[in-house]
This record gives sequence, C-alpha cells and structure tokens, in this order.
Amino acid sequence: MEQWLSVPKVELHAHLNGSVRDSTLLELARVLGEKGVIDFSDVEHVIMKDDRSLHEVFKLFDLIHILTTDHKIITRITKEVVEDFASENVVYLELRTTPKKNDSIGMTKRSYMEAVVEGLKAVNAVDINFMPHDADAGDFMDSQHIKSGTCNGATRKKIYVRLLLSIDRRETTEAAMETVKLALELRPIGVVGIDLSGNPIVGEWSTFFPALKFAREQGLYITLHCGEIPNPKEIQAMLDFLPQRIGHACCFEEEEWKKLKSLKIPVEICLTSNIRTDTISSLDVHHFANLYNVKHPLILCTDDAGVFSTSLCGEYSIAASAYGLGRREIYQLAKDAVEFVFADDEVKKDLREIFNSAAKMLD
Ligand code: 6MZ
Repeated sequence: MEQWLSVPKVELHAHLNGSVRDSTLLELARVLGEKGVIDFSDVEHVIMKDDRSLHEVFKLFDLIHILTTDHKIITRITKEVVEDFASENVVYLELRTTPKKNDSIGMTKRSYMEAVVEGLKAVNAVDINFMPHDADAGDFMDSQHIKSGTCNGATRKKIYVRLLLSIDRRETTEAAMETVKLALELRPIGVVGIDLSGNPIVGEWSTFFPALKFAREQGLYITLHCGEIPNPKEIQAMLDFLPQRIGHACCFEEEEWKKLKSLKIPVEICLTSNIRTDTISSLDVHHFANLYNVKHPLILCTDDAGVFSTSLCGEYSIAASAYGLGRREIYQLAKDAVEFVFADDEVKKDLREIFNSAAKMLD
C-alpha cells in the first residue's frame, strides 16, 4: 500500500461523518458514556465491528450522528478528516456532508456548515485551499484563507477542498430545497454542488427532483447515489436527469448499463464499501473491471473511510491487486479523476501540473 502514497490522488466521494477516525468516535462515545447519554460498551462494539450490511451501516450513521452532534465536534472532525486525506497525498478532496438542524442545541443547517468551514480554517498540517479564487466570502472570513506555500524553507503539502451538500433521502422536498438554497449562499466558500444520499430503501425520486432541478438550473453540480439497490424506475429517472456524476451503480441491469455508457456519466467507485455492505458479492464480479476495460469514466473513492476502515491508498491498492493494474495504470487512473472534479478550470489546471510533475516517479 505504501507505494500508492507517492501517487497524488483525487477523492470525489467521501462523506464527512463516515470518514471520522475510530479513535475520535471512541473518545466521543466515552465522553457521552460518562454523561450517561449512551452505554459505552454497547457503542464500542458497534464502532469496532468489521462487516456490516447496508441496513446496519445506516444504523451506525444514526449513532455517529449522536456522537458528532455539536458545532465544536463538527469543526474537529472536519479538520481531522481533511488532514487524514492530505496525509495520504490526496491533493483534491470533494467532501460531502448533510447539513443538519437540531433545535435543542441551536443548530441550523447554516450554523452546521459554519462549523464545517471553521474546521477547514483550522487545518494546519498542510496548506489548504477551499475557496474559489474569485470568491467574496462575506462574513465567513475577512481575507482569503490560503496559507503561503512554504514552511521552514520546505515546500508544504497543499490540498484543495471543495464541498458538496448532501440531501438525505429521509428529507422532504422543502428540506431538500433549504439545502440547495444554502449551497447557493455558500458558493463563495467553496460549495460546488449537491449530492443525494442516505438509505436507498427510503424516499422517492419525485420528492427530491424539484430541489435537484432547481440546483442544476442555478449552476450547481449534481452527483447522485444511484443503483445501490435494484430499483430500475429510479435508476432510469436518475440517468435521464443527466447528473454530472453518479456514485456506486451496483445494481444496474443491461439496459441501464447501455444508457450509462452512452451518456458517459462518470461513476464514483467505492470498492471496499460495496463489498463490506454486500452490495456486490466479490471483487471478481465488481463492475469496476468492465467499466475500466471499456474506458468508461470512473473514479476510485473511499465513501466512508472511517466506517469501512479504509483509505484512498487502500482502495488503489485493492484495485491494483484485484485487477492487475501496474504503477502507470494506477497513476493514469488517479490523474484522469482531475477531469471530473466540480472545481473551476484554474484548479483543474493546477492539478494537472501537480500530476505532471509527479510523473517522473514512474521512470
Ligand atoms: C448512501 C451514504 C452512504 O452527511 O452526515 N451516506 N448514503 N450510501 C452510502 N454507502 C454506504 N454512506 C454515507 O455523512 C454520513 C451520511 O452520508 C450518507 C448517509 O446519509 C449518512 O448518514 P454526513 O456527513
């Protein structure tokens, strides 16, 4: 796995609350256990469990959300998640999260996102760029928060971070619309798009469609969790919507593959997540191989690095050994992801340069 550390990487499908370190979750659980809010020993067992069905994963998210409830904790986990990705040479991270409202602690969707932005500002292990270069961040900060390129004479690592706001499938049309309006308001601080996620057995496409349509009309990028369970009607409707990317695509039928391929919609592939949740029975039959062979646009991603105990290096390592990819192919796969990021052309240009200068390691 070490050898994939030197390859710059782009992460386009990472859920904030799914990417929290186990050690942080355990620490938070211990505190809530001491306060008598939860039973620590029960929770410890759930956090450390290895294999989970898709159903159990969503139960775990409900628990994680209890642990990460307040603003301070959201700020902390955001900082940690960004620094963890940066430490494995992720040079561009599109981090997604569901803005949450919790009246009992005075949390609004906006204040939740402010806490996320505080977390981005708090990153200090690397240089971070999370705002578009022409942004006017208004009351979020007085000057652009991009740190200088050097530290102690050595060039510091840099990570670009852009945000996607997730609509949870449990939400109503109004709640989804509120998230889209918030995303529009937060464009100056690096929100670039909308994700539709959450338990795939819950909710109807028609509920989210008006908000997603509005988002697209306003110029936000859209990525959809699509086909995590068999649901031909929804898959067709999602593909007809022409999102800029989709995630997973596990339970597609022949017709749906044909449509996806003819539309050339890039797919965010999360190998470990799909295997752990048994959405795909084994790597041998995973659709990565076919999509890769026909040169369909795809991006390797972690999904929930904490929940599935993985990392982006880990995902590249699995792809390399399961599908016989060498250093050059892995480098190319990582580099191709640049073309599917939702950031502006300036960022893409810089990322291409980062990859080009890393190409010498292939010699
Ligand atoms: C669908 C998923 C997911 O938003 O609270 N989420 N939705 N399929 C998946 N594959 C296993 N993994 C994560 O991060 C956690 C939330 O992301 C969505 C779920 O809605 C989960 O509650 P945030 O930061």
